[in-house]
Amino acid sequence: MILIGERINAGFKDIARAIREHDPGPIQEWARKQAAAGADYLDVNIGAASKDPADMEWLVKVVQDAVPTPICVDSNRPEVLEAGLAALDGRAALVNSTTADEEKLESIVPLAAKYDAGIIGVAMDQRGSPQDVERRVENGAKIFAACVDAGIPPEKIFLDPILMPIRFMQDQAVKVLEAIREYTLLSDPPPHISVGLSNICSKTKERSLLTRTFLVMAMAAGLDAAICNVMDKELLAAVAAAEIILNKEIYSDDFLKVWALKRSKGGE
Ligand code: THG
Repeated sequence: MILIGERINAGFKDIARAIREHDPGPIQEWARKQAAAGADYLDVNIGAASKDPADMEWLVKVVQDAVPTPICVDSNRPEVLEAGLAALDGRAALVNSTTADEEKLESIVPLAAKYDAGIIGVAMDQRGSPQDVERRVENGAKIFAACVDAGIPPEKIFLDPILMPIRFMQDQAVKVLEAIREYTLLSDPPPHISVGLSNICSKTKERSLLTRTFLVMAMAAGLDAAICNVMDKELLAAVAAAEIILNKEIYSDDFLKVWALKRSKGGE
């Protein structure tokens, strides 16, 4: 599993304040904590805290000064994404995200190609977020084709079927699972498939349980990446166990320790 740490996001009050005041403290602390927990990428989302590309440039540099971890630059503004990408020191990166909307495809997909970054395509379009499997698949296929046309190889393309809060849209999770299965059939090898995992537990009491149960179901369907809370030890243990059960890692009695060790060394 490719784990993308979710915590450097202006949706969290400590990060929003740190961005507004240009205080590197909490940002670098979360960068170090998530990297130590085994994150493969750090999502860096400036959210509503600022629309200024210069703030994204600052944010990416602050994260880079703290850890060598690849960065997932997260914004819905092309100019903010580009400022983040231009600030990179040569490490691997992901562009998060394009949608299937023509305007986004035309402005954001070329950025990923230009900066040699991977890209996450969320299955939205100009009509918003789909509520059914078919439009999720249609939009995913459209994004995949546009990325391939721009010269981005399948192994750098991540499709996101858009996970919804279970509390408010209970019928959507099974549709996301079905869309994941469909995405695995798009190409050989298939694109990566990713979700914003914490979306599912928004405003629920049993956050960790709901999240990890969905995650193992989604892994069985073909999910191989997630933006998630990498500080949740039970979530990571469930990932390790699911990788054993899906025969992607070799079983040993100490598989949890082996898995954690590989992660802490930056292993695959
Ligand atoms: N797909 C893609 N990118 C994404 C998302 C997605 N980026 C942002 C988001 N969705 C994923 N990241 C998060 C980060 C934190 C939380 C949810 C998703 C979260 N929020 C708390 C809540 O909703 O209850 C509130 C935060 C707080 O405690 O203040 O946990 O889907 N490609």
